[in-house]
Parts: sequence; C-alpha cells; structure tokens
Amino acid sequence: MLPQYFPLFPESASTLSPRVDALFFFIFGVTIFFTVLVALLICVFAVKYRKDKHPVPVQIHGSIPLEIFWTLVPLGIAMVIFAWGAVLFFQEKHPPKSSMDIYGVGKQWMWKFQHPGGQREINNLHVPVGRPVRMTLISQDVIHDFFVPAFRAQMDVIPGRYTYTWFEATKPGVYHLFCNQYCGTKHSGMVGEVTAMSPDDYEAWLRGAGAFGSLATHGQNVFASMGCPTCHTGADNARGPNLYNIYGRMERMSDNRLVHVDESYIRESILNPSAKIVYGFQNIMPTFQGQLNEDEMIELIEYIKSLTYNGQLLQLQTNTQQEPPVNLDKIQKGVDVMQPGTNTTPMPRTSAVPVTQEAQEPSTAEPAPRQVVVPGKQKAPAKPSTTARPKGEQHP
Ligand code: HEC
Ligand SMILES: [Cu+2]
Repeated sequence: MLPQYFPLFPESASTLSPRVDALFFFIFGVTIFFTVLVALLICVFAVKYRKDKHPVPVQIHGSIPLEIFWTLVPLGIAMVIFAWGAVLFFQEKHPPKSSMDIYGVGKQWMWKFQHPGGQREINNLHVPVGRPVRMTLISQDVIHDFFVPAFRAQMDVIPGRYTYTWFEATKPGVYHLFCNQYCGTKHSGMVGEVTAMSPDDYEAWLRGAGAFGSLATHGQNVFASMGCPTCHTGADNARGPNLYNIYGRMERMSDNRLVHVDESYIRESILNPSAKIVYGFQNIMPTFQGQLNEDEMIELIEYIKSLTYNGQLLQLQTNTQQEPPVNLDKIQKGVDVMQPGTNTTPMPRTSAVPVTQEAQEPSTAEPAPRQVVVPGKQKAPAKPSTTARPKGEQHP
C-alpha cells in the first residue's frame, strides 16, 4: 500500500526496462554489500582491537597476495558492470528494424509530436503496445531531454541535429513524460503524457486524430514549393541525384567514402549541401538554411523516405498508417512497380513538362499536386537496387 503513495521506483512498461532494472539492482546490490561489509568490519574491529586489549598496534609491512586480491576483485566487478552496461547501451542505441517512426520536436516549453500519417500532438504521445517505436528528436531552441521513466528511455534533444531513441511499450497505460534537462524558467512545466494503447486502439486513435494528409504528402508540397524538382527531376541527366530509394542505403560520396542515408544525412544534405557531395555530382545545391522550419524539414524527410520503387516496402517498416504509397495508382492498375522500367515517374515533374491527361484526373487520396506521368518521355530509372547507382557521367 505504501509504494502506491510513495513510489520508490517508476513503473516498468517497456521491453528494455527489466533489463535496465536488472543492471541497476546489480550495481545497487554490490553497493549495499560493500557498504554493509565495511560498516560491520569497522564495528567488529573497533571492539576486537580496542586499546585495553592491544595497547601497542602491530606494524604490517605490506602483503603482495592481499594487494593482488583487492586489486583484482574490484577490477572484476567493475568490468562486469562495464560489459553489462555496454551491451545494454548498444541495445538502447539500436532500434529494431521493424520500428515505426515518430518525430518529436522540443521547444521552450513543450513537446510536439508528429506521426507519419500526419497526426500531431502536443505534450501527449500515443503509441501502440508491442511495437518498437523509434523517436527522431530535435529541438527548436535550447537543449532538452526526452525522458519516459516507465520505458527507461531517455535522450538529449539538441538544436540543429537529430537524436534517436526507441522503446517498445509492454502494457497499456498513461506514463509520465519529462524534459530531463534544465531548459529555462518553465522547464519543470515541460511535462507530458505517453499513452500506450493496444494496437487496435492505437489504429482507432490514429483515425480519429484528424490528420490533414500524411507527413509525406505535406513534404511533397514543400519539395515542390522550395524548387527542389528543378534539379531533382529523377531523370538520368538531371543536375541533382535521383532521390528514389536513397533512404536507408549506403551512398557513395565524391571522396569515395560511403555514408548511411538516414534522417540526419538528409537533413545535412538540405541545410549544408557542400558537407558531403554525392559521387558524380557537383557542389551546386544551394543551402536551405533558414528557409525551412523543423516541421517542414521533417515533412521533407518523410517525403524522401516515401520515395521507394515499391512504396509499400518502406511503409511496412516505418508507418503504421495505410497511407497510399507513392506508386499507388500503378499498384492498383496491377503494374509490377518493382520491375525496372515501370517506374517512369520517380519525382514530381517541373512545370516545364507537359501535363498529360492521366495526370489531370482528380486525386482522391491526396490533396498534393499530382505527379505527372509522361510515358515514354523519360528514361526508366536504373534497377531498384540499394547499392550505388551508376550516374553522373554527364558531369565531366
Ligand atoms: C540547384 C540544384 C538543386 C536544388 C534546387 C536542390 N538540390 Fe539537392 N542536390 C543537388 C545536387 C547537385 C546534389 C548532389 C551534390 C551534393 O551532395 O551536394 C544534391 C543532393 C541532395 C541530396 C542528397 C542525395 C543523395 O543521393 O545522397 C538530398 C537529400 C537533396 N539534395 C535534397 C534536396 C531538397 C529537399 C531540395 C529542396 C529543398 C534540393 N535538394 C534542392 C542539387 C540541387
Ligand atoms: Cu526542456
């Protein structure tokens, strides 16, 4: 009954929390053991070697076995803690492949969350139980820290850079969300709730949360309005690389090193394009620093992530929403979009390209401008391979 009013320990509601707790209790146990041992020995020796029994202390001049003993034992214990902690750290840092994505933006003094389907929440985060959730976090101003004690999940939220954490809730409930880094006057008010729900309830919540288009659809608008398609046409002779299928793969840079295309890389490519130059291309992309807010950046990233030859492929990995894949129209017509040559619409076209009849059909799925299909006009993209693409010969 007492723990109910004075909880000494946060609830344990994620797959990682029992593991974190186990390590915690191990360290705690070791500490208690030695504290008690030392305190007991002080008392016992104080009585046993008191002055009236031993008026003259015995002088001891070192003992090699003893020195070795009390060096190796603490070293062993410390190494166990180190190895155990390192394994746990590794697990905490590597979200499972099957994770779904949720974006979080911290600002003085609140949390904004966005689901891939476009649902937005403030100081409240709804997640399904039994499914790993990867949080992509960024701050709009100062350093914050995303902390859900019940999930034993914590990560600094930093301006200008994405950080990641993940958790898999194990039981439905409402849990505390804290900002765990002093961030100004109302830091203590920067709290919220994480609601873990059964997958069915979560689906129902997503449907009822009133999203106006998915992040990817919004991102498509941003992409068009920022003029990205002028270079990223998707055509073989375009000035910028084809952005299809780049997410998740290793991309070769002009200095021949391979970089992993993740959210951070895409963000850097947009804000600081000259930091890494894609192999075979020139450093002509302008920076979009100061022209996009964090929300728009997230939308752009979700859009680029959605650009896959088989829209569903990535959908399965990242989205819970049954959001239409980019190639939905073709998939519905029975076109095998994985087949090279069937995807002649890698990117939204510029207005210079004549609009065909097919493209003018009113779209029910998304309010965004339709991608214009120009059959036969474009070369089919290369194989939907995940390795480096042959390209850029057009830039000597
Ligand atoms: C003036 C032409 C131009 C414009 C406009 C442009 N880009 Fe680029 N972009 C490039 C070129 C060239 C590269 C390859 C060289 C490099 O990495 O800087 C590139 C690279 C990229 C990459 C990395 C691609 C890869 O394969 O790794 C991303 C992502 C990207 N651009 C996104 C965007 C977005 C989003 C916009 C609009 C906000 C945009 N670009 C606008 C020319 C452009
Ligand atoms: Cu904060």
